[in-house]
Amino acid sequence: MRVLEQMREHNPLVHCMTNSVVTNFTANGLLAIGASPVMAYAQEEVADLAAVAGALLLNIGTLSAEQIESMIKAGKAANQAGVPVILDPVGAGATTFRTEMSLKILAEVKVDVLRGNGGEIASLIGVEGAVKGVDGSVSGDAGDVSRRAAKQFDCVAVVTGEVDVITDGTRMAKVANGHPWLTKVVGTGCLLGAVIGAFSALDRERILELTTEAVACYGVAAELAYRETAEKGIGSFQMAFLDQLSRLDDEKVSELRRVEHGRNE
Ligand code: ATP
Ligand code: TZP
Ligand code: MG
Ligand code: MG
Repeated sequence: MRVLEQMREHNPLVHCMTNSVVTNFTANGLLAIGASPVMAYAQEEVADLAAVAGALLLNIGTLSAEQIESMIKAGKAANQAGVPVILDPVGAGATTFRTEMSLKILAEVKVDVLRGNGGEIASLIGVEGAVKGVDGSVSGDAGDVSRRAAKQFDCVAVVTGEVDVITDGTRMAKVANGHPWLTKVVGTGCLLGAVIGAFSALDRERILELTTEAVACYGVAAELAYRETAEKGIGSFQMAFLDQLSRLDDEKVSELRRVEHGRNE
C-alpha cells in the first residue's frame, strides 16, 4: 500500500475541532504529511464544513459545553455525508465533565476511530486507569482495554503508549515504533488523531489498516527525528519531527516499521 504517495496525491481536507494548545502544531503536522487542515468551530458553519471534508477530528482538550454542542453538530453532519470521524477524549477520567462529554459525543455521533492514552480510554469503559491532567496510562492490559472500547463503541480503538494497540474488537495490530521524546512535546497525541483522520480519508472502507499505517508512519518519523536531535533536546526534536513527517516516504516506512498483527477477541 503506497499510502504516503496517495496522501500527497489526494491532499485530503481534515476538519479539526481541536484544543487551543495544539492548533498550530496540528495544522503544520497535517501539512507536513501531505494533508490540508482547516480549523473551524462556529455552530453556523461546522456542519457545512464537516460534510465536505475528508475527515473530521473532534478533540476535547480545552472543551466547553458550547463547543461540545458544536462538535456534535459537526459529527452528525459528517455521519450523514459518510465522512470518517476521529475522537480524542483528552483528559477523560481526569474530571467527570470530560468523561461525560466524551460519552455524550460517543452516544450521539458514530465515531469511526477513538484515539487516546490508556487512562483516557479506560475511563470511558469504566475501567480504572491513571489520568493526571491530560497525561494518562492504563494499569491493565492495553489490548483488553482497546478491545472492550472498540466493541462498546463499535469503532476502531487506538490506545497509544510505548506500544500502540489498534483494534476493531476482532483484528488487532501492535505498533512498536515511536520514541519516548514524543511524550515531552505537547500535542503529539493530538496531532496523531489528526493524522489518523488524514489517512482514514483515503479509504473509509479500510479504516483499521489505514489507522495502523498512520500510527506506524508517525512512530517512524519520531525515530528518525530523534536520530537527528539526540544531542540537542526536545525543542529541536519537535522541529525535526515535522521535518521528518514532510520527508517520510513509503520506502522508509516499510524498512523501519515494527508492526505485529493478531486477533483480539
Ligand atoms: P499523554 O497525554 O499521556 O502524553 P497523548 O495523548 O499525548 O498521551 P501518547 O500516548 O503520548 O498520547 O501518544 C502520542 C505518540 O507518542 C504516539 O505515537 C505514541 O506511540 C508515542 N509514545 C508515547 N509514549 C511512548 C513511549 N514510551 N515510547 C515510544 N513512543 C511513545
Ligand atoms: N491541556 C489541555 S489540552 C492539552 C493540554 C496540555 C494538550 C494535550 O496534548 P497531548 O497530545 O494529549 O499531549
Ligand atoms: Mg503526549
Ligand atoms: Mg492526549
